[in-house]
Amino acid sequence: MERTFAIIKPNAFAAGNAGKIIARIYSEGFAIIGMKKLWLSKKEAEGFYYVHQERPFFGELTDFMSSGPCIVMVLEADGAIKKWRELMGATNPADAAEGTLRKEFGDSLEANATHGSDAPETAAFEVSYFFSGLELLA
Ligand code: FUP
Repeated sequence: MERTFAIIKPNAFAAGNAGKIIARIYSEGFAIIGMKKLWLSKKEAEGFYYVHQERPFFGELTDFMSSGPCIVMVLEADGAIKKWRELMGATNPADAAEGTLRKEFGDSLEANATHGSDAPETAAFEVSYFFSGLELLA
């Protein structure tokens, strides 16, 4: 079993779509090992996205991520990292395939409804950024 880190981003939460996304997570066969609602500060969003700090969109992205509540989760499944990225779809909702979460719930490249780790190393960093071991007892 593999774990990955996921976010229901502020646009999806504000639109009332968290429940539909969580239902989909279960129906696709993931277990939710950790879950909490947070309202990230600008500083916390910058720490999470530090790998993008030199990118031109860093300021707008971290403004968006701190603009309202979100839900952070640790998901578990066989091949969870790839499986969750497939369920999310392409980064830009305009390019995302029918049936993916970003196609259904994404509003723009930035407000693309969900986040998912892209590799085991990033999953390890992202899980530990938001959750302690005690919060992840399965
Ligand atoms: P992903 O791994 O699919 O989340 O995509 P990236 O790591 O490429 O991008 C990280 C976040 O930055 C995504 F939420 C989308 C956002 N982004 C922008 O807002 N503008 C850009 O030009 C590129 C990415």
